[in-house]
Amino acid sequence: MSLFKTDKKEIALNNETISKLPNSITRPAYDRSKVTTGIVHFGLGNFYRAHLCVYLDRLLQAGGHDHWGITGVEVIANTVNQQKMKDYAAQNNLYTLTNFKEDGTHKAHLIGTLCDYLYAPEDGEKVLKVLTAPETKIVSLTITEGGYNIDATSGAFRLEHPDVKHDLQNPQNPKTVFGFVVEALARRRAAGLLPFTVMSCDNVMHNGKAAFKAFTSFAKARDEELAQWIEKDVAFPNSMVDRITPTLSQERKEYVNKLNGINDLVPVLAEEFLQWVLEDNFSNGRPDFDKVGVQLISGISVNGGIYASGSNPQEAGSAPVIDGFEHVKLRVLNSTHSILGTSGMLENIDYIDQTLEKKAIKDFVMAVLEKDVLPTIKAPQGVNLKQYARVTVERFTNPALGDTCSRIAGDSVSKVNVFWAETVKNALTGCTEIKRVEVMCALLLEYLRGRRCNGEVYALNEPALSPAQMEIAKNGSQDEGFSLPCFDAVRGYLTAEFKEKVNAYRGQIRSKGVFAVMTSVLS
Ligand code: CS2
Repeated sequence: MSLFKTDKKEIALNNETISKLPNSITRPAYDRSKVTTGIVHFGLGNFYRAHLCVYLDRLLQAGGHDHWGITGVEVIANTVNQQKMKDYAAQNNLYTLTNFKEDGTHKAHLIGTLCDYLYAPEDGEKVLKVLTAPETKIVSLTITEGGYNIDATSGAFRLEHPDVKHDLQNPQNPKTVFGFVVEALARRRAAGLLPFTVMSCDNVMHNGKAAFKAFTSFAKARDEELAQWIEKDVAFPNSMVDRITPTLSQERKEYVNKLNGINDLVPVLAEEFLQWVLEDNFSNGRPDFDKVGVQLISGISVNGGIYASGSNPQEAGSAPVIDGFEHVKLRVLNSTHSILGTSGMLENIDYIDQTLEKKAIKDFVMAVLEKDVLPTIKAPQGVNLKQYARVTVERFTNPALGDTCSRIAGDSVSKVNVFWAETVKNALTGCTEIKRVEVMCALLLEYLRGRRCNGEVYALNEPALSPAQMEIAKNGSQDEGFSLPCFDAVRGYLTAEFKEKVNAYRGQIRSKGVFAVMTSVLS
């Protein structure tokens, strides 16, 4: 399939051109002029546009749900976001999502769920207006793990962050998501309106709890009474979200646009697989998610249900039911993804699917899954772990996604501290063999040097490292490597023997390469 040789004419995308789009693209059957905002979303990136926007598009297609449109908000001031605002405006907030199956077949969809896109640095009052509208029932978030502004070591919300400080001093004129959401909640409370639900869609362990912690900590620093109201009346559902959605380079954008015969300024590409397990915990109503494939599970609920009214559901101490699903996803999918990303960077492999073409990497990942991960996971009801793992690896082999090793390896310090922690702990406490885990840690530390096995240097994207920690990572020091925050979650378990073994594997990776080291620990 030669994708660049298509002679299709590319059409600009906006309300006027919808009827002229190639027939291969599915399009909204609903009247977009009737769709109004019910959800305000912070962090309108590719993942959200390939995930929640799709579920809502399905609902709008079904008819009768026009009040569940989305307004996207961006709070981070930069030229990329400013450009995005112009691009969405030029396209009447339309965009295409192209889904690729593993066999290369694809289907493009025109998504019409976005009502508006607001760039908060230039239009803060408009953002507050939509947040305080009675029709806004949910605020959703994809602000990334670091976006919750929680210190990994102390677990506390960072009140000393300069923008957070600004928002505490200027509550009417906020800059951060915390400032906007809490100010809007304060205004809703004063006006006697119901609060909205704050729904995290980030790939973060206990994402609802993380959001609860962040927003209530901010609110406490502002007004204790307001914070108590938020703790009691605002729902923060936990969820497990899943769809591989790569970053699109300019070249990939052109590729997908040529394929569709359309000139979309903000196209998205994703795999066919789509999953969302969501706690049914909402303070002000929700769309009929159950009608469009979302797995709603009974977890904790705000008023009544499982906890007595007035208790604090997020801190009630009992694990929400969602735990099992997110545990499986993070330990199977995200953890092996990180092995592929780091080893791909070390061996100069561009894309994730290409890493699995290397026998040593594939065998290593399968061994980790079979021997070190699956035996220590309890399957949630209805999940066959072996099948889940097989499907996951198959998803990684999808060549059309063009998912780069650098996207997956990026921010490894934060990711691995969550994704690998349990597997490392099990090995260190004798529940499973230790050798593959030692190799994983060696891969991570070698990756953090920013240098491939062939000596080539690459740029590291590790926002969780301070400049001093970055120095330690890059100088490759075997003594200090274990002080890095990627080991925070397992620090109490690390032994001198383990560190010595990891360091020995690091040496072997440098002298023999990743494949030989992986092969040596298979049996
Ligand atoms: C990836 C995820 O960032 C990562 O390391 O593992 O982005 C992954 O693609 C998604 O969680 C899939 O749902």
